[in-house]
Amino acid sequence: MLTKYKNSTVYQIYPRSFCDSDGDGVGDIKGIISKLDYIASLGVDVIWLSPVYKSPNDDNGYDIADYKAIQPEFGTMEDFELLLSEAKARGINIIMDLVINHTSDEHEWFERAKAGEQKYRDYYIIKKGKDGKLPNNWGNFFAECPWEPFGDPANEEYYLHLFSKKQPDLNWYNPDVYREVVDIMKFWLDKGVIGFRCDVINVIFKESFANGKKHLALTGKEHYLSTDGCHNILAALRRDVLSHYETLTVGETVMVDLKEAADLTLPERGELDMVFAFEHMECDQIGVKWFKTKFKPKKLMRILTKWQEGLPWNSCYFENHDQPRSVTRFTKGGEYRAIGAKMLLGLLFSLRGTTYVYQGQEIGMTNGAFESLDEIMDIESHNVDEMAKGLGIINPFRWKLIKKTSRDNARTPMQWSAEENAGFTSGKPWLKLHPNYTEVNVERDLRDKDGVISFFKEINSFKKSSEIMKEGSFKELHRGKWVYVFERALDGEKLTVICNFKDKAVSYPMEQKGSRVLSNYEGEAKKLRPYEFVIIKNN
Ligand code: TEU
Repeated sequence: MLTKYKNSTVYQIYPRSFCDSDGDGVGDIKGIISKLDYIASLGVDVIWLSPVYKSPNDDNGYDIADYKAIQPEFGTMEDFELLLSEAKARGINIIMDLVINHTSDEHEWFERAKAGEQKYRDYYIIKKGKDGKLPNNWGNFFAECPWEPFGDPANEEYYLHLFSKKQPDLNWYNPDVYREVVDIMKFWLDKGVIGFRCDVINVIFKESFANGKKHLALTGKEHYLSTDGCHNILAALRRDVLSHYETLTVGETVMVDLKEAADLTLPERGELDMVFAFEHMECDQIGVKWFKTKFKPKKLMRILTKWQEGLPWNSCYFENHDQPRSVTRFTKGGEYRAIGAKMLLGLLFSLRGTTYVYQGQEIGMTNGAFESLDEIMDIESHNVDEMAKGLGIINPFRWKLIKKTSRDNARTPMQWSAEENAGFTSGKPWLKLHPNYTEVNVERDLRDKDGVISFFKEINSFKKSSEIMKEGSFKELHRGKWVYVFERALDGEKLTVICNFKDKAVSYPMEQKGSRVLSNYEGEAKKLRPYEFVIIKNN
């Protein structure tokens, strides 16, 4: 933990789906600027901006064609600079997405590699197959084959891509790749961004290209997850770039365990400030994320406690652009949508660590209302459907899996008002809006004194004003089938946090001493009410 920004509230914007200023159905930078007052009113300190770089959009911007140019449908570099200065004028800093495991295949480097320039060939991982066999047996995050023929198939050369075939992996053995990334990071830091969310950062360095141990989806992962080479690169980036600025870095670290997360964030190693771990996001699945099981709150509680107690500082999040919406996932929704959304926000802000929220979470947006795969845009969902088809899984079942888990669930346009297209665009939204926008929208929520936003502001400012919430220790007091109780403590002062995950009243698991300082309900009742959240100050 190195950053002075650790007590910030971070708000993630997925630009495509946030606010469209020019009617093309795609969100843009001017749209974000028009909402800065709103974002500031939430008490947000930092915006994490998902990629706005030039991209052919195979993976919505996570396939970058030019790291120093803005995607034309999002605006211009002038727009970006205006966004930065307007945000700063409101006390808001920006971190960008740094996607350096791969580029787009339409990046100039890859195009020059294909044109035969040796210098750029060495930017990518190109290996020989043999007698019709691929270079190794690895799997791929997007259910594709990770090896794609490079050039003339007769040469049996392939390039590695752990994600889509339009996202060739960079060769981190090459010092030129390192130098390019140093240059890119400085370019944006010099413009005034304060740091980066580092995309799949713990997979960038492949230690070996040997065959991997058989795994359901990611055979070969032991050769690239959190390798020593990756640690070295991160330490070097700190030394050569980050240490010259005041920054906030958060690594998206797939499949990390406590030990790896600790290693990646140990202050003496100087690598990342913090990481996004995934274990709690996997609490309702078997094996891979497509096989969802019934949500059992107790399992979520167990994992939260494990990370709270096991890591000095967490990046706390329940949502992002890759995950289904938390209110759909972890509550019954329906009539309990708003109260459930508040309970989850209460819990999130009460955990020890930096709080990250995703656009729309502050109004309790729900999973998309897609009716068939035709309405889904995400490449991953389409690939998984293909793969499942290949495995002989029949359609109603395939769609059932995808509908629940598709990343598009979180990517539906932001619901600003009950007006046409939810006030998101005057054109045709790029992705189907959720029809519940007439009920669930920012304008309406703000008018409601019991709105989710007003609770969001309350818990956010409570956290900011409380040293115990910011710096205090975490201790689990009770983990039941429905009720989670933990304590935050600092210098002998204590707060008890209680969350009810049930849509019915349940008894308090233990006697409560002290005064209620914050809750998602008015007054007090003998029992915990459905999805009740309460913080008690112990005197
Ligand atoms: O995601 C990495 C990642 O492993 C998953 O969260 C991914 O979304 C997928 O569900 C794996 O099954 C990051 C970005 O957040 C994601 O949007 C990108 O598609 C991906 O990297 C590639 O850049």
